[in-house]
Amino acid sequence: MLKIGVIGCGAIGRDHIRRLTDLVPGCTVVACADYFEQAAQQVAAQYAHITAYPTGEALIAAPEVDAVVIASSDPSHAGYVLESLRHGKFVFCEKPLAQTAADCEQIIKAEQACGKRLLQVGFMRRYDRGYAEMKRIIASGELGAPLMIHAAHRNVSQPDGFQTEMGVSNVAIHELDICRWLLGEEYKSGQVLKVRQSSLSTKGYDNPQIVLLETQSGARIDVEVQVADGYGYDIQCQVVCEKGTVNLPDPYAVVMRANATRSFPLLTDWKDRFIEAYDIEFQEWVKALEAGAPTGPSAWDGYAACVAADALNRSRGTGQWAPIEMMEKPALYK
Ligand code: ISE
Repeated sequence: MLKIGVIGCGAIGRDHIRRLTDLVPGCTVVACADYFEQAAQQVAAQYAHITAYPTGEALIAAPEVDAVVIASSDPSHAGYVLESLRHGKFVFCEKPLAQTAADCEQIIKAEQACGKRLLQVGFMRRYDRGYAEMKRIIASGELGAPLMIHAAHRNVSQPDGFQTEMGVSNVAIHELDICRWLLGEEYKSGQVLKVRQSSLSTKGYDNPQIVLLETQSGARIDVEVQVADGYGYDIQCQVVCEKGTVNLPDPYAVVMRANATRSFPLLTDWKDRFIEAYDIEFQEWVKALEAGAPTGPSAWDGYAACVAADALNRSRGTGQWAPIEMMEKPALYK
């Protein structure tokens, strides 16, 4: 039985504790911690088998913890990952792996020093049935080469403290991962464009933004990023190939016909949109650890997304394309 400690008891941390407890065989959550100690104590009070630790570092060091799940705020990720690797523990880190590509490089070095993969990054969309089927079709070659991706990532709102750069490093980071995964190739350059601002953008950050990418083979990607769209959580992705297109399906919803209208409800919370993908992601993660090592998105994938995010954020306001340059891929990730 894999004994897990979860760092971060906010919304997604609590959601992961629930799914690891109720839906993932072969594991049990034994520990939790949060920057706000009280938040961890509240969670521990709800589960007989969970002990609250005063800090993330104390949780990582605890002998009862075999594997660490990091669901804390973005800027804390890299530090907790490095500490987990220092203890030689399995670690699952929510996206983004770090705030910068330079921090990811340090993580890659630390994992290489461990001599085997210990880390998985929470790019859960790879476990979504829609994206998985799109990848299968593209990889089969039946539609010819993929030429373009049109994508949209629209959120209803963002919490206080959100900043323009996070539209890329926290939000579009999902597309930065899923597009290179769908196409099976790396990026060459990228650019962020500001567009006419929505009147709902009242909190000082850019909304919308458009992310443009060019891949090594010359395929082009555009991602519309909205963080205050006023209507729902809406994720769109269309891959245009030589002989046809593939589209990400909307999540399951009953269609209603009434009042001379055909309609179906949209979700508003991102945790619900990918709920099944999160479940599968953790089921697969625990199974892989039982077999000895994680097999999902790696430190290399976390790094690749951060290299692109850094370049995109550098390009903002310059009107220029920024090169996206990665180091050579270490053998551990080949
Ligand atoms: C959040 O952290 C996520 O991962 C969601 O998928 C994304 O849509 C949201 O904007 C992020 O804040």
